Amino acid sequence: MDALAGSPLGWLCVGITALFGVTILCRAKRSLAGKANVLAWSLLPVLLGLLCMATLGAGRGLVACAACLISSMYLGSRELLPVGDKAVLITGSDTGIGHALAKYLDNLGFVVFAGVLNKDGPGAEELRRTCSRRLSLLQLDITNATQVQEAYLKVSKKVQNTGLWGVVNNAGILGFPADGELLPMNTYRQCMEVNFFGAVEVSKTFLPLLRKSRGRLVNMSSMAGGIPLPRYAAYGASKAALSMFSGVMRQELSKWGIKVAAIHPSGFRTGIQGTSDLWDKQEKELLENLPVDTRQAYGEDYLLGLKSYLPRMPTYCDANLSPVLSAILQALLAKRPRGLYTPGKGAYMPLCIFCYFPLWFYDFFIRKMLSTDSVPRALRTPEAESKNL
Ligand SMILES: NC(=O)c1ccc[n+]([C@@H]2O[C@H](COP(=O)([O-])OP(=O)(O)OC[C@H]3O[C@@H](n4cnc5c(N)ncnc54)[C@H](OP(=O)(O)O)[C@@H]3O)[C@@H](O)[C@H]2O)c1
Ligand SMILES: *[C@@H]1O[C@H](CO)[C@@H](O)[C@H](O)[C@H]1NC(C)=O
Ligand SMILES: CC(=O)N[C@H]1CO[C@H](CO)[C@@H](O)[C@@H]1O
Repeated sequence: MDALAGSPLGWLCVGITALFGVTILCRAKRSLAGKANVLAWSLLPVLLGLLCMATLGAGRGLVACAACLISSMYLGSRELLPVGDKAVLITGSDTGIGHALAKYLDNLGFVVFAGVLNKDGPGAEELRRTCSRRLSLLQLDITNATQVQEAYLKVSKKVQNTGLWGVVNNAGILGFPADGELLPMNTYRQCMEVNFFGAVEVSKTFLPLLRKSRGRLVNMSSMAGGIPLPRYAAYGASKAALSMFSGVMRQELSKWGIKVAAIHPSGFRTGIQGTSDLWDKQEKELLENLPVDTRQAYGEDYLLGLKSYLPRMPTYCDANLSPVLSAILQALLAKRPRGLYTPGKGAYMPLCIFCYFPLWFYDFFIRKMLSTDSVPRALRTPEAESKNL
């Protein structure tokens, strides 16, 4: 033992063990639940450190202690603040993730302001019926400045004393997934209007309340906003704009004590893909705006096949929304929330490949992952043509 403690590695090991003990001690002191365990918890790392050094030797003991420290810091970042009387505004609570989130947070005891596109719609009705009286519904089309202002007045009146803890910019639209060349300008504009300008206007309007509470801003971006994915030129670009906005907000708002987090979910089964009526309408709009040459080059069957992607979408998606809901809860309540959460299957890996590998490899990976059978008419070879028949 003496020989070990005398070596530089031994001292480093002692240092790291002490640091580990101190972090645990601080955490246990802060947490309301584990007061009785404070001593036990701070003795544990000391014993662990000694044991490591005695049995593994200084070098490996050091590695083991460092691993303990890192994992305890990771767990610490997941530690949650109490819900108390925290108030949260959610946009787009009519359906899908926003709707589920409103119920989930209401259940946990939050004061929920559920912004809905249609206050008389079935989604709003359902929330009225199933949620506690803490939940208030707000008519809130985020693209309508008047409604954003009205919602702000209502919320600020209600939270006078306690402030607004969080804003979840959830409302969003998908638009029609198709090749960027084919998408009408209108789709690009609508996506930007809701997914970007709407979220920016809501954030700007409610920031004074968040500054008072030193609260949280959460943006529901998307996997498609962090990495390029075929068919998502309009949607992805609007989400990427939102991502960049919130990245800058995270840097600027930290001086006010506001923490900003982005959620990049993969596929979850919600109403986002729309209904067959909507697809018909979007297909018609796409076809009407297409120059004759382009229409010829892609071919009628390719163009009419675009729509078939939408009804297949839910089968790739997870019906269980709880990974997204817990990611949002982490973003709202974790003492040290991360800047980016990637809930859902396959949300993280493509992002990693995009960030750390050459672009050609990423493109290859995506092509393999999303291989589609449809080929524009002008690109079809005679052999492929005969296979199709
Ligand atoms: N589901 C996924 O797999 C997935 C993946 C990545 C990211 N996301 C993002 O997660 C968020 C929620 O999506 P979701 O899947 O839950 O889709 P959703 O069911 O369509 O929910 C979006 C909600 O936003 C509402 N909304 C649309 N335009 C609005 C506007 N101008 N003002 C206010 N509300 C508006 C919609 O109302 P109506 O229903 O009345 O139109 C709907 O209630 C979106 O931002 C989406 O981009 C979802
Ligand atoms: C915006 O909302 C106001 C108030 O609800 C409404 O009177 C107005 O018609 C809306 N404007 C648009 C462009 O939808
Ligand atoms: C990455 C993303 O989704 N958009 C931004 C949202 O906010 C986080 C935290 O500020 C940033 O990391 C993202 O760039």
